[in-house]
Amino acid sequence: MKVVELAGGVGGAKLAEGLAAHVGADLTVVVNTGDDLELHGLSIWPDHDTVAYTLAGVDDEVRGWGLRDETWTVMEGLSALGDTSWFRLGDRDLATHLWRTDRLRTGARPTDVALELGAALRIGSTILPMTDEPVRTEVLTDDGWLEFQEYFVRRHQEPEVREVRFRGIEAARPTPEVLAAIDAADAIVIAPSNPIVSIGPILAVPGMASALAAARERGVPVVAVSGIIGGKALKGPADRMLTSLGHESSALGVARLYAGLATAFVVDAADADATSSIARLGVRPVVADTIMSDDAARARVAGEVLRAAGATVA
Ligand code: FO1
Repeated sequence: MKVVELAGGVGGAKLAEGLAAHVGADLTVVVNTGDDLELHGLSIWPDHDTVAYTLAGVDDEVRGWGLRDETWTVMEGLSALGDTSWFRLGDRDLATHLWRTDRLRTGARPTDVALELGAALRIGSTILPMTDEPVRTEVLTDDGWLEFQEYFVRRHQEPEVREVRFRGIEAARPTPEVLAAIDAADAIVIAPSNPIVSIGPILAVPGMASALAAARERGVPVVAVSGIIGGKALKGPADRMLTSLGHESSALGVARLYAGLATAFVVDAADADATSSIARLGVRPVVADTIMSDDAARARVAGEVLRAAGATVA
């Protein structure tokens, strides 16, 4: 069963690991690139790397990003030199950024670099940037427009978000590889990532929504998973962001954002009471325990998602 997952950071990576346990090389993860940044002259791709490190089994599960068994000697050296960088880069993680930046400088496409990195990390599944053109998510706060990582890391997601924009999105297009993966998909999965700043940029790439709609018209199931449980996000600012942008911070609020695209919407048992309202949106509600606390849970949730997509899952 060929599965395409639209994913952002942590929630997307965990579900990707669960999906890979079921379909392995038949999984393609289309990752958000709006969180990407340049720092110390290096090209850093947080959402891509979180998915890649997780699928490679080398991620730091406690921190939720970067590599396990990490050391921080370069950062210590930089701070000794008076560098006040707030975005922490481990020594082994830096190897990824140095290697990637060199590859990009020689003119390689981000997609080619992602495929090479996946091969180097021996990941069976495929990870594709949503586009090869630069897109940068920015959020409008009382302190003006902030670049995403400035908001997310430096400001600890504390400012209220009044507006979101994806700089460069107009000139972006889905890559041929992404369009081919959607075209060949038997199921499309929208991960329980932040619907505004992780899934939002992917759907905002001109041509992406219509490619997904065409798949849905062909009868390809599109199964979204709620990242809001009992009105709260398990991790990150999605709940507050939904509210400050005028949406409802609930499973139903997220379902409304995906209505018209998703054919099914998986909600946690805590939100079983929302199923009739979700059904009224024309989206089939599926109730499951969606907490992905360990590898077994990730595979179990992925199994529920694939079952919701019509697969017969052992
Ligand atoms: N998140 C933090 O909260 N603090 C950091 O210093 C930090 C560094 C970092 C380095 C590489 C990387 O791939 C991710 C990193 N993250 C850090 C997480 C990152 O901000 C988030 O993964 C995404 O951007 C949110 O989806």
